[in-house]
Amino acid sequence: MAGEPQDDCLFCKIVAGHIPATIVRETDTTIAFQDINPQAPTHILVIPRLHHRDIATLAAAAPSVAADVLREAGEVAAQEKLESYRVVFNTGSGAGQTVWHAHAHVLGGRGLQWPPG
Ligand code: IU
Repeated sequence: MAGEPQDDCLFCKIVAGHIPATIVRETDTTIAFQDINPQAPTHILVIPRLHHRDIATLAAAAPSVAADVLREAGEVAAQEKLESYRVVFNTGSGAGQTVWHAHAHVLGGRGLQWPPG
């Protein structure tokens, strides 16, 4: 069921503590941890504890939790002392989404090109 932990979801396993992650922040509704394949000097993922396949689905089902993810992205950037940074939600395989549990990428620590590839 939407919102419930999924047995085959890697990020649900991180939420449950069954897979290790380098966690940098936690709230009642979110977890932020280091990406294992960083694309910038700072690359942190912010995820909701609830399982939803992408940010749009999360925002429709649990808008306050989607807002928590956004707030935490900003808190991560502040904690990491990033003056400039990018928050990315890859949504759909054509946009590079590979993990089907909503997540924000917080990227910084280097110049970021626009438009992205
Ligand atoms: P994407 O937007 O769905 O492609 O992002 C998934 C991210 O999850 C990607 O940057 C991976 O490096 C990251 N990741 C991770 O941090 N830990 C893992 O065990 C796996 C993926 I699998």
